[in-house]
Amino acid sequence: MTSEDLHSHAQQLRRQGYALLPPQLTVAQCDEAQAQLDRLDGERQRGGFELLFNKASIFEQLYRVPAVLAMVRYMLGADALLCAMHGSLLRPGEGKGGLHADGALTGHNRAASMAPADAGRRITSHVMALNSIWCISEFTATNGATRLVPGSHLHEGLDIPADALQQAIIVEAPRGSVLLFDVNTWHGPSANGSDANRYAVLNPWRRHWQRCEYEMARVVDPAVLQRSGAEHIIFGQDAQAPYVERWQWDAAVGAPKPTSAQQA
Ligand SMILES: O=C(O)CCC(=O)C(=O)O
Repeated sequence: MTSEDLHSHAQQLRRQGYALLPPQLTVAQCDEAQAQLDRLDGERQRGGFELLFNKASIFEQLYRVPAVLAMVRYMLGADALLCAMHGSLLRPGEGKGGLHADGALTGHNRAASMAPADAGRRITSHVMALNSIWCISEFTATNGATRLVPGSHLHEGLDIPADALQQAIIVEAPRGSVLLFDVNTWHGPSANGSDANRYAVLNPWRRHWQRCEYEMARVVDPAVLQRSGAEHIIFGQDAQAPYVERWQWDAAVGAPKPTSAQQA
């Protein structure tokens, strides 16, 4: 991605609450991701669709895509954290629920964490977190593509007005495209009126100092972490709080220093 493209996507994200990146995966990569989602669908009831990077190597490729990393880091900082990686398989007839904003469990849209002094206003001055949706299927007007409300990221309250759905647009995109949107943006899947499944991977990101949906530094498979090489910062080892005294703690690996047990 050229720096001109980066700035124009970033500007769209800041103004409209979303940006659509052109295909970042090949058809062969989408086919492989789709096959793996079909395989994992059988294990869905026991978490097959969570933490996908631990389950098939195709999903390890997603956080290495330079254009996506560039956008995430431009919006959230160079040490932005991956905070989840879910699969999504929307069958014919599914979808068309309501709209929601992300970050309601562990992020700044968590109602229980609103302070009285906030006076009902969520944080809209900065992009606090992003979601990325990888279009493993083509996203069309009729197959359950994500719909969202442009500009809703700037709405200050946690409420979603009753007429929001009327302002929603369906994001149509070729396979391999990546939809990035502000955590505040109201969104949800549209109805899958086609006769095929709609496949996607949902991949949210947070600022380094925010709580993620998982203790990512702990749940990432050690071999996956090692293969992530220079990108390992996205798993946040160095953001883990010490569970010993700070002098005993190796922040880079997110564990006590090997000698600290004897020294303690
Ligand atoms: O599957 C979709 O189109 C929307 C996903 C979604 O709502 C989410 O990631 O929070």
